Amino acid sequence: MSTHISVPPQLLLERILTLEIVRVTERAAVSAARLRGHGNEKAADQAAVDAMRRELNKLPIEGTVVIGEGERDEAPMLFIGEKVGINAGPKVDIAVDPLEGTTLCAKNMPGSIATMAMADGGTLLHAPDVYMQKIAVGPGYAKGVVELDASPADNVKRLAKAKGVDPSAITVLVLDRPRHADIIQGVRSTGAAVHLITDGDVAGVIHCATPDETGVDMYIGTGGAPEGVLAAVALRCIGGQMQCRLILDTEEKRARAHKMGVTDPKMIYGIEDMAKGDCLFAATGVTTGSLLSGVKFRKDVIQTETVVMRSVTGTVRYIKAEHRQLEKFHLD
Ligand code: VTB
Ligand code: MG
Ligand code: MG
Repeated sequence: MSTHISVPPQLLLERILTLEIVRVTERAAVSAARLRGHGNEKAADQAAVDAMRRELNKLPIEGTVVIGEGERDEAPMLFIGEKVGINAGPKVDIAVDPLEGTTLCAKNMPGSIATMAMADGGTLLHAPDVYMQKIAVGPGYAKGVVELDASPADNVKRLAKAKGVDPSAITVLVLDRPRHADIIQGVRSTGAAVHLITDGDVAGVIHCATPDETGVDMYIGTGGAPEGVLAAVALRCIGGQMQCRLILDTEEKRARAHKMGVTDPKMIYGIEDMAKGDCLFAATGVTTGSLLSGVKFRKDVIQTETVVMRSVTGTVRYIKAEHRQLEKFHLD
């Protein structure tokens, strides 16, 4: 009996790559997890970077890192512009944050993840490692329900109206930083709740997609631009809205951004401006958090939990893996 596969070759490969990128974030997470609680952010980050790079270089892709660990001169590996993969296969853009929440991992606190995204070549925003203003909500609202330049209080009221609830039923996730004092005060002035996190706004934005489970309706604040693009890829897969603006407050930053193709330094980016084409997103838990369980080292098994998403279908998979050939992990 012959089998007919009705998926075009390019999409078929992309389906296969969905599992391949899980391997990449799994290995990065395991490597970082060995250094949980050691108080050494750099070492944990480096371990994740090394593992991620090694795994990326096994993939059947012609990949270019467009969101990475800084520009070439400061980053020994996974720098922006680095080529990854076996140099055969589809041309893809790669965005990585091998250890998102290095402090969380170093302190063994909840919520650090190993994360990456893959997209059709030339379709991801090339953002320098600068700060970015962000606002995000999940799916199901009319376009423009909240806006980056509206006040936090206004955005809470608009979202509450769209949900048909009182502002006091809204919860906004915010990074706990002094720079967010006005945002926190503005949100609370409406009666809404603020949920503070110390790090980890990629997961933070993803939380907005399932408010009934996470209790988070909206994310507001300034975090890393690389994290913004990774979160945009995730929301492109699962739905939602996001508006972001790079903070290019010095000539040097504007020049760096310009070199990456940013011609309007004040531009507000929606999800489709940051992730224009088909894309995949994966994240594996390093320390247990509200999105994912962390790596568990058992006697003969290493357990990981990964979420992987695909924009073409919007499928979200949670993959709990048990790794048994532990020799291979001793390379990490
Ligand atoms: C956020 C958060 C990251 O950096 O992007 C944040 O998602 C912003 O930077 O997990 P500051 O820490 O400088 O405020 C992290 O906390 C660390 O990468
Ligand atoms: Mg990082
Ligand atoms: Mg990070």
